[in-house]
This record gives sequence, structure tokens and C-alpha cells, in this order.
Amino acid sequence: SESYPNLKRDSRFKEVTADDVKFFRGLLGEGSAVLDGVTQKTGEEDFEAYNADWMRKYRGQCRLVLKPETTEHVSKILKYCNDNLLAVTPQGGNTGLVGGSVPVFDEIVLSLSKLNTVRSFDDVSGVLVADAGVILQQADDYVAQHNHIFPLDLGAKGTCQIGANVATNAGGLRLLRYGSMHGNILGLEVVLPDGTVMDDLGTLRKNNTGYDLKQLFIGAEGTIGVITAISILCPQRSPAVNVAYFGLESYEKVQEAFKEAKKQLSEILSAFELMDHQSQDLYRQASGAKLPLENDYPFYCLIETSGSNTDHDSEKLNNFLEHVMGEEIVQDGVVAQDETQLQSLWACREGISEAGQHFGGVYKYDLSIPLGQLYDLVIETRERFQKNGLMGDSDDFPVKEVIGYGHMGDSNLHLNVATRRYDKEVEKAIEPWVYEWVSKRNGSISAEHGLGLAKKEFIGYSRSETMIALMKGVKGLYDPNGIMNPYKYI
Ligand code: FAD
Ligand code: 2HG
Ligand code: ZN
Repeated sequence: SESYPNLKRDSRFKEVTADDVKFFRGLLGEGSAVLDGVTQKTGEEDFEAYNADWMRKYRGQCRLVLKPETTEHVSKILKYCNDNLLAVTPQGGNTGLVGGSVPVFDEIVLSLSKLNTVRSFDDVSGVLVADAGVILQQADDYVAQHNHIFPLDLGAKGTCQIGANVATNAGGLRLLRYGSMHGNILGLEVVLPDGTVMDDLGTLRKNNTGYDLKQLFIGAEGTIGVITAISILCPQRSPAVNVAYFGLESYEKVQEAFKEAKKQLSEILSAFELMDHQSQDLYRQASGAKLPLENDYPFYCLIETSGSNTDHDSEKLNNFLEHVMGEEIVQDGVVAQDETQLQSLWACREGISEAGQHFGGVYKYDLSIPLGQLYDLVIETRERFQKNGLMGDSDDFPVKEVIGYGHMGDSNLHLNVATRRYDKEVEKAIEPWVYEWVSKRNGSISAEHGLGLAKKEFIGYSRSETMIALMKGVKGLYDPNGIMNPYKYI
């Protein structure tokens, strides 16, 4: 775990007292909605799930967790915190990868987990209205009963929450097909730091009446308010879904395959994911799973199609397969024959993130890079660690492997440095070099995970002084006391 030598607790914020706990108990009751280490002898370990992040890399020291059950609860909590200068960290499923979801010092954790009811679903328009704390998998299962699909999918779906997905503007595996939260979110209910409820939970597709304020909360990472409910447009679920997994001999071939997939699969293409050999080998070692193809290839890609007509889709997919195999764009491949096989092909992609930290620690970089140069960064990173003697097969070397994978269809690379332990030398060797590299190519230092605490120092590589000043202005307007998720990127 990291300590924070460069950060100081803001002395303006009050420490939580017994009186504060009494107020929250009065509001939320004596049950499990309050986890109190201020007046009770609650052990450190009970707070672990709220203080430590998914990577065990960031750790706060919160002694009070609040789990409101209604929007009104959230409103009363925030008003009290704002009046009393108590700092708050909103928390969903705590799967965020940039240290944004855990406190830094003793901020109160406001968990949305008990705010988890689906409010309505309209199967004509496809609009789902649901509380922020509904888990992504449950939201998708719910709309699946009505033959619809939640327009976001990601590896953490069993734990992450839809409100937090909006707060991080999560991208995921289907963005290529369904677009981002900025397009799919039709309305939000948000509690502002002073307790005011901004009810913009509309279900309209079109509404050009001045500033679109809800957009500000999409990707704000809990710095200007707490999202309590969302209204989201869900597409029709496709009855025909196919998944193919290919081995390719070079990154050039992967780019060709992507072009062909767009050309030949066009409207039924629903995912195009890239995995390098190193990422698949690490996944194999970490999970013990057998990889789908008999031989090894330098690159793999996973292609998913979703359409309304099985025969029509199969015909398209077969023509595509014939073409890419015939032209030797891909060397070998497999198409899932049943649901189990489909899931195991997806697992080869979705399981990489976890495999990254299986052998100790991981440094994660989530980057937008123009497609032509996207994989150069992985090669250069590997060379860098080989040259400086930090990477090798024996346990003496901190770096075990450098892997590259990601949402190729969205020009989004995930560069992971899998280490045997967290080591400042590794971090120093790659940061800020990696951000400079990306900035020089007009990429983004955070494609989809956000900035949180991890990228706080580096926002200038992707945003101009003017834009950062405007962001600070927005923060000051919405949260003049600065109680919302302090110490993070803004
Ligand atoms: P948390 O981690 O609890 O919180 C994330 C941020 O949102 C924090 O800053 C928090 O303060 C804030 N927040 C939470 N709830 C609210 C709220 N109701 N109102 C205001 N602010 C709030 N991300 C992607 O974009 N694409 C992926 O493909 C992807 N895959 C992943 C795979 C794995 C295995 C893992 C572990 C993570 C992955 N992530 C991915 C990152 C992460 O899952 C997403 O960022 C997700 O949206 C976070 O949801 P959460 O409920 O865990 O939120
Ligand atoms: C994914 O696409 C996630 O698997 C996680 O965004 C990426 O762990 C990572 O670096
Ligand atoms: Zn991702």
C-alpha cells in the first residue's frame, strides 16, 4: 500500500465526533446502515473493504461508513456534512482503478449499496430508471427479461454499480457499438453538496433547453455531487450473438482485421478487442485456464457480433472468416459453438485485468492513442524495462511482464506492468515518461478509468491550463466548501 508523503490532510475539515455519529444514527437507524469506528471499537479489518481499493494500492483511514437507503437520506447527510465541514467520499462497488473510490485520510465513506431499486422500465422506449446502487449485472439481468440490453458491459459487472459507472463515464466492451454514457444517459438525479436535489431524471431523447447540466456529472468522479438515480436508454437485446477469437502474426494484421471487420460485419459488429501474446500468457498462468488456440501467436483479437437474424449473421460471419483466413490476415481462429464456449472466449479477455496483479502488484495505464501507433508504446515500455534492468524472469527483478491489450475498436490501449511487488523504481522508470509519450501523439492519459488520485499530477498532459481553470471554476461553483471527494484530481 502507498502512503501519501506529498499530501497533507486539509485542516479545514472537521474530524468525525460522537455527536456526528449520533446525528447519522438518528437518520439511518441503529442497523447496518452505519459502520462506526468513532464511538465503537470496530476493528480496522471491518473498514478494509471501504478503505482499500481493488488493487490494494491506495488506502484511506476512514472510521465512518454511511449507507443511505433513500435520496432524502443522501440529501440530509450531505447537508449536514457541508454545514459541519465533514469531507465525503462517494463509493460504489469500489472496483475503480485510479484510487478515486477510497478515502485518502479520514473522509466519511458514503456507500450507495443500499440505494438499489429499479424504479421503472419502459419496454417501448427501452428507458430504464434505477437507483445508483444497482449492480451492473443486475441491471442487465433486469432488462434482459424484457429483451433489452444495458448499453455498458465490463469485467467488473458483478460488483460495480450503475451510478458509479456514470460517475466514471465507464467505457467497457460494447462502446464501439452502443456509444458512451454521454449519449445513453437521458437523465440523472443528483444530490449536490449542500443537500439540494437536482431532479433531472427525464426520459427524453431530445431536450435542447440550455446547458445540459447532467453531462457535467458524467465522469466527474464524485467531485461535485452524488448521483442517486439514472435514466438510461437500453437497446434491444440481439438474439444472435457470435464470438470469434483469432491468432495473428503482427499488429499490422490486427489493424487489417479491424478494417475488414468494420467493412464486412458493419452493423452487427459489437466488440473488437486486442490482446497481445504476453497478456494471454499471463492470463493462462494466473487462471490456470487453457488458451483457445493450439499454437501461440504474437497477437490475438476477439470479435463479437450481435444481430437480429441468426442466418443473416452467420452468413456475414462466414464470409468474413473465409476472407481473413484466405488472405492470411489471421493465422488461426475459433468461433464459439455454445454459450459456455462463448463465455470462456470472453474470459480470455476479461480476465486479463485481474491477472495483471496476480503475481504481486500492477501499474495500470489506460490510454487513448491513435491506432497506428497504439502498440508501439508497449514495445517501447518493454525495451525500457529491459535496458534499465528492472524486468526479468527471476524473482530478483520487480517487473515480471509488460502486457498490452484493450478496446482496439475505440483506440483504447490498456498497458499493464505486472510486478512481483510494488516498487517506486518501477513507477519512476515509467512515469511521467508514459504520459509524455501519449501527449506527444495527441492521445489521452485516461481513456476510460478517470483520474482519481493516480493521475492527479498528470492532468496537464491531456488538458490545457484554460480547461483546468474552467474545471476548477465548476468545482468551486458546485462544491464551494470542497467536501466532495477531496485530494483527488481537482
Ligand atoms: P467505485 O470504484 O466505487 O467508484 C468510482 C468513482 O466514482 C469514485 O471516484 C467514486 O467516488 C465515484 N462514485 C461512485 N459512486 C458514485 C455516485 N453514486 N455518485 C457520484 N460519484 C460516485 N472501467 C471501464 O471504463 N471499462 C472497463 O472495461 C473496465 N473494466 C474493469 C474490469 C475490472 C476487472 C475492474 C476491477 C475494473 C474495471 N473498470 C473498467 C473500472 C471500474 O470498474 C469502473 O470505473 C466502474 O465504473 C467503477 O464502478 P464502481 O461501482 O466500482 O465505483
Ligand atoms: C479492461 O478493459 C478494464 O479490462 C481494465 O478497463 C483494464 O486493468 C486494466 O488495466
Ligand atoms: Zn477497459
